[in-house]
Amino acid sequence: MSLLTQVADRVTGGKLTKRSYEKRLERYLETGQRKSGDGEILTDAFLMSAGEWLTESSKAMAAGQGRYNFEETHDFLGLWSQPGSKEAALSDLRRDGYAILKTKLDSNIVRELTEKFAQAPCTLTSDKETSLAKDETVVVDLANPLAEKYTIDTNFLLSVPTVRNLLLDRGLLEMAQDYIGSAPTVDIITSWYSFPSDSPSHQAAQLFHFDLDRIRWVKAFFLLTDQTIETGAHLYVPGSHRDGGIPRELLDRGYARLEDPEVAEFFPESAWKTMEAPAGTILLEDTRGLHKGISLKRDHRLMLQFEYTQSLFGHEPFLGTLKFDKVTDPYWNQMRSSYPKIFEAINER
Ligand SMILES: O=C(O)CCC(=O)C(=O)O
Ligand SMILES: [Fe+2]
Repeated sequence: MSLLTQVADRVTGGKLTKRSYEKRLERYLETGQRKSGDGEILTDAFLMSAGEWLTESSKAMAAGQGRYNFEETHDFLGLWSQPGSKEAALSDLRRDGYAILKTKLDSNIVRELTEKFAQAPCTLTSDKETSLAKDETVVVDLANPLAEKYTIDTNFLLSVPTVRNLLLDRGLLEMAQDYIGSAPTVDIITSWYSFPSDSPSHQAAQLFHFDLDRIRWVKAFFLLTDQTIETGAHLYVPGSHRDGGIPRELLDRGYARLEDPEVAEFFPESAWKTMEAPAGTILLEDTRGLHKGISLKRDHRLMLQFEYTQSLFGHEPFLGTLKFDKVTDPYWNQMRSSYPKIFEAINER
């Protein structure tokens, strides 16, 4: 997840022009090849224009690219079965930058995923040294965690049929497409455990930040444990996803983690939205806005997350660096041939 990498800020020294950003993007759209420096240029374009250049190019891409018809797709979650529910969620997402969905994951699904993930290989992330090597994996020990964050192996995640069904859920794909404006590509599939720590963890995204992986994207968070202030609720600054939504003073800090008082100077705490919610809750969010996970006081937290993006311009997607075991399930393969853009970053052996 590139949110975990602190990129060198303002690599172009604040001298990037709109035209040179657009030229980079045009080059990518023509060739489909990323070039080194694309990610840094994207970051700079965002910081310099407070989002405006990205919004403009996203609209241009949407006008030029096709949309998929998802009618044949499996409606696994039944997200929009209530009339008007999709429009309401889309308008929440556009106005506030997030939407907490009325439909929740069935408790059987929460149980199934929780049980499976408890047996999964995980890597550790911590601000401190851990006792494991970087790529070494370990199964979670809820009673005696070795780090404040355990990330589940991505290959394991994709081997779980329910995870694949959620990823290709018709309602999610429709919403992702409506929000970003053209056919979506899966950019992130991740799940992680969080544990209490003495202070908010940088590495576990527990300080305010905005994500800047792409030009336009939306994340879906599935809460697999109850989340309260004490057990790691997610926190978002409503409206900060809009162009100009993050004040110049904060952007001038570069792509940096921000302390609460720095954010409170511009957005009173009373305006922060704490997503306290029970297990099974589905949250959609434009993480271009300011957000963080509150550090835990007790217990543990388990989250599953997907990111759908309009394009893969920017940094190389982490997913693209992996080689997945071949998926044999017919629905997956049928989707793969009908909707290739969704799978652009997913390589199977
Ligand atoms: O753990 C959280 O609530 C925040 C995660 C985050 O920053 C992200 O997924 O972009
Ligand atoms: Fe983030």
